[in-house]
Amino acid sequence: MKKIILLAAALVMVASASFAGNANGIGYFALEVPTGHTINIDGEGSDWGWFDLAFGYGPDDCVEIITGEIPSKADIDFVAMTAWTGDDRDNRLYGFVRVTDDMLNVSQTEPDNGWLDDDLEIIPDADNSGGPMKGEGLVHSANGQQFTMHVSEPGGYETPYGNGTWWLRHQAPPEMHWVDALAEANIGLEPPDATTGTENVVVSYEFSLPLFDDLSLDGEGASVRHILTAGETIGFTYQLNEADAEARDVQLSTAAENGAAWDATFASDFTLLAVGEYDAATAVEGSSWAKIKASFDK
Ligand SMILES: [Ca+2]
Ligand SMILES: [Ca+2]
Ligand SMILES: [Ca+2]
Ligand SMILES: [Ca+2]
Repeated sequence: MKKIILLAAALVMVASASFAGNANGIGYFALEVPTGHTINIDGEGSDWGWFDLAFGYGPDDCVEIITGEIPSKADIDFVAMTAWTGDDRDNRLYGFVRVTDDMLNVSQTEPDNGWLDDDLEIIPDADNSGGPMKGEGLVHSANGQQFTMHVSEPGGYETPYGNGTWWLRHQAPPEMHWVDALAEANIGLEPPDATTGTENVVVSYEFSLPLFDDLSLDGEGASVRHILTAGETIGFTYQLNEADAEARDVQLSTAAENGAAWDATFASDFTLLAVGEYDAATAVEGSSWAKIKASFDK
């Protein structure tokens, strides 16, 4: 898998001067959604069967922020797949992150505290500017965003966005949550009634969102929408929080060190591959949803 990634990275480096690589030495990629294909944000992954797993990332492609040690696959394992569409379509970033976990913990009830549980952080710095995502005191516009997904339970953790799962964190001013209403998000659970204390769960986080270079308190009209373009490299970080008991004890990040949640300087980079640019790898590796699932079920 690594060899294919390096080959793809080399090809992209030739094709695009913007590919910069990452501080942890891994090149991350997002794949353009195949022409004519639609991804339904329903927390179910059969619409990702086209995705070449050579571009899916897991714990071994991450840095562990809290202890510095990658946990066992029996404790936590995942694959994160990232896709995009340009402005000839709906100009959105898509993701599907399938997590296997030996113990679900979703006991927090405040959206800003979801990071203490099993929880996913989705952190774009669309124009790859780097720099702090919040100014001193009040936020007037945001240079990058920390969105999060968390299992929703009526009466427990629940947000007004993305079927109760989606939230701009941390302590964002109320006027800024207009951006959450533009996201689509859904979480699939196996077993479907899994809750805190359920053993051996599969949590499937699925989302799509528009990206903004500049996010304003005054709403979408005062903000700068980012146009996703083949070959460009965006700042984009996944951070998976893992808790089996009372509090988080693992955070797996595509960023090389702590800080991406509030300062885009620490963000990892994802390069956008167009349809056609990832077909060669697909021919070598092959991919199907059955294979993605099988990689966890063996
Ligand atoms: Ca789906
Ligand atoms: Ca676990
Ligand atoms: Ca930025
Ligand atoms: Ca857990």
